[in-house]
Amino acid sequence: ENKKHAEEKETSKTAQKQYLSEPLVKEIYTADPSAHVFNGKIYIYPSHDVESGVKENDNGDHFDMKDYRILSMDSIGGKVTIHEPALSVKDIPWAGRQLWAPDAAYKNGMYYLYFPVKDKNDVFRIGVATSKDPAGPFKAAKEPIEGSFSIDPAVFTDTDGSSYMYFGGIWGGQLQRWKDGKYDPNGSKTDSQQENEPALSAKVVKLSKDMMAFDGKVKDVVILDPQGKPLLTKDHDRRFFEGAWMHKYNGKYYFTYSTGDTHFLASAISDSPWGPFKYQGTFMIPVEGWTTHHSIVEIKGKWYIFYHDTQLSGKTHLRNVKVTELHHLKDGTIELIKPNKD
Ligand code: FUB
Repeated sequence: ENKKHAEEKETSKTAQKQYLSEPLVKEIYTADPSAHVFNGKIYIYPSHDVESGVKENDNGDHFDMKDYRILSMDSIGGKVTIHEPALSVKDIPWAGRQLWAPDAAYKNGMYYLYFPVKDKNDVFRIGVATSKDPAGPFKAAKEPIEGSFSIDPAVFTDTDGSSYMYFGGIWGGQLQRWKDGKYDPNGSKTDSQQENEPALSAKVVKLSKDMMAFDGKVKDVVILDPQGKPLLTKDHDRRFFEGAWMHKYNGKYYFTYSTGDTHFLASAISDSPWGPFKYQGTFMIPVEGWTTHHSIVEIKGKWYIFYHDTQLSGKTHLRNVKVTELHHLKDGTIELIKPNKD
């Protein structure tokens, strides 16, 4: 089925491009949108893509972002405000380069911005910054979150008030270099390269009550195929790549992610935020551009997916965020979204 979708993508390349939805903003390039509703308003925490002239490579060095700009709007389809820079790499004491996909959370009167950035040794860590205003500016903690590594933090707060961080990404996200709990600078540039072994997993960890630290051990987000076996490294259309998100629907935990290195969006469900998760299938065919990254949020009783493509620039590292409606189906899957119209 995924092959069919990939072919559809190929065909749509040659045809006149028609997009399912339009960029939310055109003044700046934005990507990796993590959307939330705070105080009845929609806030989007995206990466802020810029052209810094760095050559494209498998490490993703060309994604050389320097700050975050938060977007907000009162309703879907309403006017979008681009807020002033919320956090800059120069204001993070431990940071080296590349502010990648962030997320945000709220607890006890405080907003928390979680962000991956390479430290001064060029190793991705995850940091946290705080603000009283959901649009920032945010102040970064002096050190990265202890025990954090890799990229793409997504923070989910359950109905009982417990918060969890899902994170990780292979290739440029360096997850494959943390095999023994220590960073291996000479490790693989891509995946584990063990084709017939269980694929590398995203990670999940509970957050402390003050939201500033990990509380307990980092665990694997295990995804099982319909036969109950872990997905294998060679299973590029189904295994985890990056861009994790968690939402709860009808009492089930939906772990959604970009597959590697094919960049479908896929879902897997569980009765527990820790998993294991049962693979449910693809719900978005790859967007234009090399990366697919999303968030899913309920707004006024409807569910939406925020995502990006490269409509404005045609360049993989200069993206634009979009939103469209998402539909849960009764069988636990999510209705397939085609980001480009046929
Ligand atoms: O924006 C930089 C990286 O590209 C993100 O962290 C990944 O998820 C991918 O979208």
